[in-house]
Amino acid sequence: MSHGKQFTLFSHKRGPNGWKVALVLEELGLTYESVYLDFQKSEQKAPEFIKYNPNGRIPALIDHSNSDFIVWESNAIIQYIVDKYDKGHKLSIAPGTDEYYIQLQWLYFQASGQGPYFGQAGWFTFYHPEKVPSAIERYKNEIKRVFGVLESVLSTREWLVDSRLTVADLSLVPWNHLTTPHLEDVDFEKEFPATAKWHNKLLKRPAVEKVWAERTRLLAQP
Ligand SMILES: N[C@@H](CCC(=O)N[C@@H](CS)C(=O)NCC(=O)O)C(=O)O
Repeated sequence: MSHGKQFTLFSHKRGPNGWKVALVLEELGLTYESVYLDFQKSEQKAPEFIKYNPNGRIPALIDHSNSDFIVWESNAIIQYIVDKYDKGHKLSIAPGTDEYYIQLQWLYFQASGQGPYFGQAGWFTFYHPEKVPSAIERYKNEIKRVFGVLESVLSTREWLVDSRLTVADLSLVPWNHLTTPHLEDVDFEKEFPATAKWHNKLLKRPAVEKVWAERTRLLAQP
């Protein structure tokens, strides 16, 4: 790739998982070129992309400063970025410490407990060809359960790990941001006040504002 930036990030204009990675790259001031795949054309399943990610999903990252090393799965990508390029631990916890595993715990929670449930809630609410009320109810209840978990922790501390912002907090932003406007029977600010405060603080970070403004700009294009 000839764009001259450190990374190529394969992403999607709408899908939240690529934006998680963009948030971390932007916060660390690392340079990257985003390539947005067109799901309507199944570009994520095409051989030209499968050679980067056999799972046929975005995101995938190429690190041109490390012999075009390729990594996929958003939180593995995030862990790679901070382990290699956040040596001052601006956004991450030093490997080998107890807190490192707490950070890892939240990254796994995001990848297994938040993303898939929030994603399935969206799928059954907006895209599934049949209306399946029991599926919608199951995943909406999971959203409330996940917010309940965050609330139980964030009502006792400001950040998820080590009294400061880390990639654990950032990884949860895109799915939360996409989901909170659709909580029909839940008043997010009232029922989960500590989580709402934390989430709003994250949204006001300049890097987060910049990345989200880019997403909004791209989605507004015809
Ligand atoms: N666990 C994966 C999930 C990746 C994922 O589901 N990506 C979506 C977009 S946000 C995707 O590529 N969907 C296209 C497809 O499933 O074909 C990660 O965190 O990277």
